[in-house]
Amino acid sequence: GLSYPERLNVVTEFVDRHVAEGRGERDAVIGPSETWSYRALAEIVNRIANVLTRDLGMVPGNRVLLRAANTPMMVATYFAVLKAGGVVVATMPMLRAGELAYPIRKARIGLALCDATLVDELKAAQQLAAELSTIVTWGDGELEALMDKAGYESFEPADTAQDDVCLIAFTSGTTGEPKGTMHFQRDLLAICDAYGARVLQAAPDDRFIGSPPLAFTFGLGGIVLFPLRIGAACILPAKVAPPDLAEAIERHRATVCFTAPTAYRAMLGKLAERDLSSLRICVSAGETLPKATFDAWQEATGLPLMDGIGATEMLHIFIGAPRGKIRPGSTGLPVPGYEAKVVDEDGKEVPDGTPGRLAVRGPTGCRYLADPRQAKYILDGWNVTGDTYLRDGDGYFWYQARSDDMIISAGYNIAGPEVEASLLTHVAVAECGVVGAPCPERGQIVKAYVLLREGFTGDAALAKALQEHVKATIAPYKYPRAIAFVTTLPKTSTGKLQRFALREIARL
Ligand code: 3SK
Repeated sequence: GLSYPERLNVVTEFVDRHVAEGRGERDAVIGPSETWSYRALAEIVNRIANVLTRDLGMVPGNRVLLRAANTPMMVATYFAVLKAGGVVVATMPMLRAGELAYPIRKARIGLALCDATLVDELKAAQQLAAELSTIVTWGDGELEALMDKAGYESFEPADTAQDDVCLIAFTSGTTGEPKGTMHFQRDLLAICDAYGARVLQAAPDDRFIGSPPLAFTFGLGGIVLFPLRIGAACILPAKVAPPDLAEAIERHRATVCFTAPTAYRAMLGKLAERDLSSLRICVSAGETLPKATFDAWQEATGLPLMDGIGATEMLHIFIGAPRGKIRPGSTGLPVPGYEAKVVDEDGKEVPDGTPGRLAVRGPTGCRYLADPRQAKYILDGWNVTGDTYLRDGDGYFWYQARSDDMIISAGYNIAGPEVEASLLTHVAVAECGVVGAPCPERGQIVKAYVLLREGFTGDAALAKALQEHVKATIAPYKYPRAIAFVTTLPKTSTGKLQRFALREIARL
């Protein structure tokens, strides 16, 4: 079981313990122009924690907004807020003023620390959310000047309890308004000691890299918490779009990568120019992993993609499989410490082999910040996700679709992502999204929005070829009766396909 002391400040575990136990000179955070050892990280965290409490009047329990890309200072400010007993509300760097105002108002945030290059939208958000009284920036010397004071090198961690809230992570809003999910101090350790230790099984000499923003808990866990729990290194390149990620993996000899299937597909195209042979563990999550992508990556690199499903509600991945137990096409098994089941519309468990809604419970979820939707999504302690899954007789979970991504056409249930997976195995298709479009005869028809690879032309002949391809690879009734060639697909700020936006377009 996962048990932690009643009084717990996680920064002791992620940072200070390594220094105290003789690992202070190991690389902790590697940025584009700086490498911080654990000792250096500890000192920078202490300096910022002192600024927060002595200069900015922060007290334990205060919520602090962070706004930055994946940079070493984002990591340092994150740990400083935690060490001072505050509650981090990290925000995606690409959010605009209107989107920033929502968490500020909802979580009543008075103080923000922000990378100076991103401050304009935050200042504009301040006009919409008067709660935010103080913004301190770094990169322009403001925070740095405060940190420079003598006597700021050490900091006594706030005497927090293991079940003090330390993080409010807002969902990305694939279905309506973002929900603020609250996580305890102990949750940050629990994901490392459950998924990290039992499924990922990385080692202190590993060097972690990845693309998800640290404001998305997939990135926080995968790129920062998992390595720092075991004294390993976290690499934060300046850019993380797939070609840059491949370049950074090669340059830093990264060994563990966390990113989404889209990025693995894109990096496949870079293998001729980039040496990714340092990689030994590749985790894919954030969106469904088509078997074709698993196969292509394994064939090209010799490495299995470790699929996983997580949720902001649960903080991190709760179904996945350790490397020796992967079944291609399946998301995997419940992470030790978590339970998962498949339920019907009334919340009753369905027999193995029957599709239904995925429900999960475990040590890290789920409490929403002041949200009546708690009663809708959390039933008897089980978080009922929006995903349709089936469990096989061996306990493996197989993704079918987001529950609202099921297309019902002439009485057939068709999972949009399955049709997408089929289309993706066609050489002309770079990305695609498949949704139901209204149809007077069939109720709905399957409609595919397809983004082509360079060199292909979206004409009637190619549309026909794609339809035939789907008919030849999955049950023919699932083929897309309509195909639209597009140049972009709507995505959330975390890179997930927004099928609801495609459904809106399909309705027009
Ligand atoms: O599967 C996801 O989308 C996810 C969400 C939050 C944290 C981790 C993951 C993998």
